[in-house]
Amino acid sequence: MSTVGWHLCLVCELLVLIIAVSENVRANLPTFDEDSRMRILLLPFATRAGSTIYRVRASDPDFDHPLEFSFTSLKHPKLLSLEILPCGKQHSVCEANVILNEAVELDKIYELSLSVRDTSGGITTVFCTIQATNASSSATDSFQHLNQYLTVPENLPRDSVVDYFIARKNPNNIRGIRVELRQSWNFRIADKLAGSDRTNCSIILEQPLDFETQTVHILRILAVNAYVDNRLDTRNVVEVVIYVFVMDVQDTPPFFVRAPPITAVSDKLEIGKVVLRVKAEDGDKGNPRDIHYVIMVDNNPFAPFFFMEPQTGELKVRKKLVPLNQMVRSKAPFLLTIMAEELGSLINEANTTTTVDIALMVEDETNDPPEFNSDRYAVFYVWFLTNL
Ligand SMILES: [Ca+2]
Ligand SMILES: [Ca+2]
Ligand SMILES: [Ca+2]
Repeated sequence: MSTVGWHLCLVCELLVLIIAVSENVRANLPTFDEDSRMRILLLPFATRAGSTIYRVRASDPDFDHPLEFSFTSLKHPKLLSLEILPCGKQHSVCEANVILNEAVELDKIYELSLSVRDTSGGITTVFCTIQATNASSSATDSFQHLNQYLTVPENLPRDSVVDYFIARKNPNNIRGIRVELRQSWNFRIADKLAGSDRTNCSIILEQPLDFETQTVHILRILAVNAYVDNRLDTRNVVEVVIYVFVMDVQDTPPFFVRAPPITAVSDKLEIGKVVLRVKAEDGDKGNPRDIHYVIMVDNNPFAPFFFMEPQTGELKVRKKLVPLNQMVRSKAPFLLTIMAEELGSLINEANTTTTVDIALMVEDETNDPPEFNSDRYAVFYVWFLTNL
């Protein structure tokens, strides 16, 4: 073979190789599932902005997961967003929720494209339209016995069933119905098929509630392949929101909102005068109890000099304070313990009291002439002078 012929052969082989490789790449692009790629979506025009309207599914022959979904629209770039569900190499398909971000107008047609990309960079794009129809967007078509407003006490035991509802299947969809709860740590959904056209769902408390931390829980429930009137509505997901309002239960002690840490008190302050004021509030805010205040005596020698107005939290002078000058070193602070207690609490009920220490510092303003504490000084003074 001539040198020219040999080179031609090599070029031919390279071309074949390039074609083969490109065919291979094309063959291994990710693909949308035929029945879950949206294409022409009929959507009730009253669908709430923020709700999930579709679940797209795609797979990759090489399992180059996770697949990345994206959406583009020249005229309506903010119409949708995609919530990509967790997907790994062990999954046969990857999924994403299509979320409507803006309200749609009746009879208007929205054009957009959906793309899916694998980790090797292969991309498949499909063109879709969304047509807003006057179909009902009421959840009652897809669900039965659904109560969207639930009230639950905060001390409900874990694993309690909070409520039940039924989700109806779309008879035009060959896939089964599946009910999911998104983004809720406190609750879970258990669903159980109840015939070919419906599934029974229980909302179960997964983690304890706490009114003091969170008073309302919003449960985003997605029913995949739920019943819709396919003549005017081709969503393959119906989203419904359930609001769980937490009822307050007495489980939190009071806390001080005002308790001056140190207060200077004149020893001339008269009996009955206010020294300071404390204030506490019930930590249970749903139905807070009134608070009353007492001084903890507990062998505290300073406590008898004061008394507490139980309702107002005013600390007042009970008896003359001048003797306090003898009991404490000059300007040394001493402590009083004040207790705040919830009124109306039951016997043996926990978490109904709290205490705080406050410091008082007596200021000597009586200006009496100095006195000897002991006559020994006088004796020593006389002895010292007579022996000079
Ligand atoms: Ca609580
Ligand atoms: Ca509480
Ligand atoms: Ca309380």
